Amino acid sequence: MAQAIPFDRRAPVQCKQPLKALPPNLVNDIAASAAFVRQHAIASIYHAGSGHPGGAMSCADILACLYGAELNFWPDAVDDPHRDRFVLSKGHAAPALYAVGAQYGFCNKREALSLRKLNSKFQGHPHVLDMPWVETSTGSLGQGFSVALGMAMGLKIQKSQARVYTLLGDGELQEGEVWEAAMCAAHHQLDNLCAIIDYNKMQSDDRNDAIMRLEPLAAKFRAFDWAVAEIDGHDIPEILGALRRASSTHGRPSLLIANTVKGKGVPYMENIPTWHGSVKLTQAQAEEALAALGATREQITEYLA
Ligand SMILES: Cc1ncc(C[n+]2csc(CCOP(=O)(O)OP(=O)(O)O)c2C)c(N)n1
Ligand SMILES: [Mg+2]
Repeated sequence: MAQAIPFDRRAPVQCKQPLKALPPNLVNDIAASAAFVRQHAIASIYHAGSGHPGGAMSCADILACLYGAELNFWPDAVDDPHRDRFVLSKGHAAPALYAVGAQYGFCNKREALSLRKLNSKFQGHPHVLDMPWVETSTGSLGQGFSVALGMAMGLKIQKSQARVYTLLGDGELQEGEVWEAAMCAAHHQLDNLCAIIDYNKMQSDDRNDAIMRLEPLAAKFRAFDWAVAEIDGHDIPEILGALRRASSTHGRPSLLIANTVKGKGVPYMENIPTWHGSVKLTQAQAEEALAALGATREQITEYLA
């Protein structure tokens, strides 16, 4: 579990500190957490013999920023109705979610390597009955966004200060349900909702452009009356700043279009559609990936044991 707690995670949501008040080592701590997320996800996919590495690598920095600094959510606050919520709408990136959960104490690092094993809680897509901290079960693309929208509406009705964050894949935006939710969130002025798109430009087998193009993406969401920011989804200060600005946006939901690289950090995976999912990593491939992600020889041995 990461030792450095960036700021008082027990403070009520309305007491969130401005970005400039965060400790100077925060960016380094989050970068270290993101490296762990990538390494752990690779190791669990290796042990499982299947999984989705590409989209887990692309969202690691975003997840580390959310859990390391933005979410007012910590392991003993799972039952606290005033906690922030996070919904992994692109549920196939579960290995990255389990890894960030392990990093911040929501689950055990070793147990979380039992991805997709029989009787394991850590299935290929997150299940809320197995792990209450994952907030809701996801995997059928498009649905998580709607669940997040419902949570944001419910929190508004209860006059709660808690915020709802959700992470979508860009291919996921091809689900019609996403656009119903986008329209609904703007109509209800859900400024407690922040959606982040992992804009890695790829879906299962190919580039989005070759299947069904999304551009002009920012203009589409702006036309739906969302507050839109386009950011580098691997630049930690930029992600943190955009999340913080979203939390002070009033009257409209926020969308962060996070430009990312599918397979980020593993050179032989980057921008190669084959590494989207259902892949079996050989030991040599897992070792090469872990080394590229900064794991030491001893750590690689431990991960793959
Ligand atoms: C409703 C539905 N249709 C199809 C799938 C199968 N599927 C899993 S991942 C994926 C591609 C998703 O692409 P994207 O959202 O861009 O994810 P990322 O690139 O971040 O991995 C598809 C089609 C699914 N999970 N749900
Ligand atoms: Mg994608």
